[in-house]
Amino acid sequence: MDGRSLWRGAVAAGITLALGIGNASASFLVPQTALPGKNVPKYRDPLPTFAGSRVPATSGYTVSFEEFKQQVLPASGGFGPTTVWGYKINGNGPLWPGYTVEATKGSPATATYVNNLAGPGGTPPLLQKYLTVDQTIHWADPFKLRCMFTPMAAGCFDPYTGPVPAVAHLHGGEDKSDFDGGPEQWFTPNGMRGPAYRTYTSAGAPPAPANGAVYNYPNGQEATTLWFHDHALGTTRLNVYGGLAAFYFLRDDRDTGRADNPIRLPAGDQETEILIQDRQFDTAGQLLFPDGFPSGLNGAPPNPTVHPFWIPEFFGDVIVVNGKSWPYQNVEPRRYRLRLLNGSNARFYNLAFIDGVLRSAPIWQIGTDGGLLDAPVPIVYPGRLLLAPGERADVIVDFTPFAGKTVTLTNNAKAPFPSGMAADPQTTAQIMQFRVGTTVTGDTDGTCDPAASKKSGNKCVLRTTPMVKLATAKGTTAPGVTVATRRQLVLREIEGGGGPLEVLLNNTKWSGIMESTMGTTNTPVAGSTQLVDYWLTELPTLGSTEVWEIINTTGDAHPIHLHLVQFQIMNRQPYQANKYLSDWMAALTAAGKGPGDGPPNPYATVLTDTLSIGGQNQVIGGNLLVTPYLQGSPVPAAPNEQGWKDTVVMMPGEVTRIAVRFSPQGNPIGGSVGYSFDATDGPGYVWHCHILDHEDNEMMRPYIPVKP
Ligand SMILES: [Cu+2]
Repeated sequence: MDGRSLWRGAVAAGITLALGIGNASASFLVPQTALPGKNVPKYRDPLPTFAGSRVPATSGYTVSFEEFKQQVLPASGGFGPTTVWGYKINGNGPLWPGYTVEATKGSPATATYVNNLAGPGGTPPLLQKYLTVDQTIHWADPFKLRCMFTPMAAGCFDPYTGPVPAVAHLHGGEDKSDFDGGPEQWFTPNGMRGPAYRTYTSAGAPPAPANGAVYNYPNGQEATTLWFHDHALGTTRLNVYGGLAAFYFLRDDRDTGRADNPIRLPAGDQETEILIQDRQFDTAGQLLFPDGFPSGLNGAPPNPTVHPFWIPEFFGDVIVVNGKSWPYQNVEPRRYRLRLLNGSNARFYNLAFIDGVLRSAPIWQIGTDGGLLDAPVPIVYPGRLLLAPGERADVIVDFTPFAGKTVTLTNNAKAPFPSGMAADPQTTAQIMQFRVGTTVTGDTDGTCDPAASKKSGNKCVLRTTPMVKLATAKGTTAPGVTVATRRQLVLREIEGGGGPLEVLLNNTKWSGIMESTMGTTNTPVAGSTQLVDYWLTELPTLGSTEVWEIINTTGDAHPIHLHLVQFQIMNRQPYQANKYLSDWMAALTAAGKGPGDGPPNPYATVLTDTLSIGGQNQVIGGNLLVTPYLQGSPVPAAPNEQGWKDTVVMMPGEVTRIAVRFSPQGNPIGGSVGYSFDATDGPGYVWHCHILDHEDNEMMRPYIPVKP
């Protein structure tokens, strides 16, 4: 019996089992009945906060990955605790999200990560049965079944039940690739390791445990909101869903986090982490991640004969903030600094703070993914703050006008974004509540006022020196920026008979092996370079600045994330997507290529564009020039996006242009400041879609800078 018929038999057995208990809609291995999100009472429990309990990174710290129970749904609603995965940091926790790690710019930190995601006697953890691993996608695959090369191998269509591979990536960190926690750097509880596994072995470094790795973070970049989360190949969506995520605050001598910080930002109890994630639960209060049954929120996997358990995007109907469903926070009528993070698999949030009579508190954005803005940017209702998976926003919200009132953080983003289902007013349109008291401790709010006029002594001076600018507010490259390379790259969704099959960057799979040759000659795409067990096409020169023009031919928005660098958004421009795609498909077919075979032309083919960007009119990437298809004018990044970014929303029907410099954030324009580490060494970095369900199924490519 081959794998496929084995699987069919298992499905039949599973359905029989499921029907036996009624309304089953979820896990292949565990019968589950979906709990409608609207049945979860809201605003019963306070938001878990980390002020006063953050873990300093300075002297080294240990993070273990643990399975445990956490009260996520309200006990007062009759719900018991939920089995989750989370980080235990220097003995604090385990918790989902883990305690915030607090590092200081210029003080390197050494983190020891330990994978304890196992049950008694090394058996698989309980949650593995709920988070079904699909072995047919390119994944960590500790037993080397290599199902993507030999899909009919026995066992490929079964859920994986072996040791859990996991690895922690510091998202937004300017770090050596050895310590980037990339997709093939995983390790298991019983000491198995991925092909790109590395550990820090410098004199004085702690030894790596068999089931772990030691990473060194120089913390040389600007103070900002980083976070760390799981990044194992093909199981990131499951491991993060389980709870493997936490904040990492990088401080400096101005953004100290203390009450006496020179910027006078809200601190102490007035600085709050807000990690927003959507989840689905079963009637027993356990996590539900749909993997095989047609009913329920997300339907069945669209192409079960190819990928039995993978769904294109997970959307839950319960909003969980800092590991609590629909929590509330008691606040004083004063300004708060909120560190917003979207840690969801696929759901975008379009956020506004609204009280009961639709009066809104303005959002003052002071920081983006990679650092503080030059000045606070107001987002005034009906304007909203869009936050895609992976993105952070550092904001100030002033609750002073709302004394004695309740302010709700609301969402109106469609799912998938931007043209899917509307947010449900009963569930996903609500995030959390702020209950505003009537008195301010110490009587006055001594923080700077983002709304103060530019001449006021009380304005917020976020920076003493302005941001290094790669891009201007007009959407061009900044003065002095030399564009060494322009890449035009294509986002493409591959459709199967029942729906999306995989999503690709530049029609190239994670491995760089041409899809049509997989399992036979295993030929890499033309002009690619091998590193570890993948073939690279993006090899930017260290120290250079590139413009990446990413052509989204899909129907959905994708938050594209680059490791190593903080970049800047130049602009977004509509183009004739259908016409471009059909011409591009014709070129692909003419080149004898199909899905996953790489771009139509060899990647390094130099095309001369009529459009010049930053003085550069030569374009590589192997695609048709998009310029003849462009419409209208380029739209510069919104004011609140004109900062350092590591994750950027790329809308359907648009070309998104980003300016990326492969040198440290603090390097002045024209400067030659290099990284404190060799960024050209090690297993390399990745760029990928931060919709976790996409990055797990091929929407990710390795890259590494090369020496000039
Ligand atoms: Cu995507």
